Amino acid sequence: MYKDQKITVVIPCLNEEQGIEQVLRRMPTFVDQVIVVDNGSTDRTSEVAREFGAEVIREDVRGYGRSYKRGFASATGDIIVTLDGDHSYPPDALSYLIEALLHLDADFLNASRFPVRDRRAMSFKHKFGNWVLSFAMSLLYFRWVRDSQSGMWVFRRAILEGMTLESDSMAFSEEIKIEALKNPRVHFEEIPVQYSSRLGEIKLNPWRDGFFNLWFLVRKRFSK
Ligand SMILES: Nc1nc2c(ncn2[C@@H]2O[C@H](COP(=O)(O)OP(=O)(O)O)[C@@H](O)[C@H]2O)c(=O)[nH]1
Ligand SMILES: [Mg+2]
Repeated sequence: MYKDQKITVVIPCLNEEQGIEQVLRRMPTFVDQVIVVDNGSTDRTSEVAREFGAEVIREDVRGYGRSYKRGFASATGDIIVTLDGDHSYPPDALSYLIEALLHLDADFLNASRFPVRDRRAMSFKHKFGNWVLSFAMSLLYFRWVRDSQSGMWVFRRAILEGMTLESDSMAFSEEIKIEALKNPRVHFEEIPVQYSSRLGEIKLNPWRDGFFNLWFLVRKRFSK
């Protein structure tokens, strides 16, 4: 519990046995429920996650968005926090982020990775791709978003009810932000966190996922 709010953390994992241990070791004690969604890992992700106290849900159909939807369905907290299982987002920032959500009276808080302080954490290509995608999202939705691809969000579980989340892929990250942004009853905010280099192997395919995400943005904007 954090100031009377029940906290659930959801972490999607595809072969993150190294990272997930470090993430769970650093999980603050006020977190009530930690859900690791194992997306068909072939390494020891599930065992390690259980060993370090997480609830493990197995989702055999691959996909980042697919994993999140599965995890959210089992979340019982008032506030949900998400992050990668690769130890690139800081579990230490949880209290600061939840405090900010409450203080700003926000419903959805996006943790921006920019400016990136650790030079090894993100290549120039990734930074550029992120900038293009965030700029495109900002133009299409008339709202400045610095990091449309961030995987760390803090939000009130209740807002999920009004969201249409269709993406099963990496585009889920921008879709959930769009759903929050365009709802006038949802107060959206964004603040920076420290981003570091991931442990284990990267799952993102920069060109494929980058172009797909750009196409997804445009399609979603003009589909209804
Ligand atoms: N790409 C991808 N990531 C997945 C999938 N299922 C779970 N994940 C997890 O989603 C998180 C994000 O992937 P990652 O490679 O870190 O991408 P990045 O943070 O955008 O560079 C990691 O914790 C992955 O283990 C999947 O099917 N595809
Ligand atoms: Mg990552």
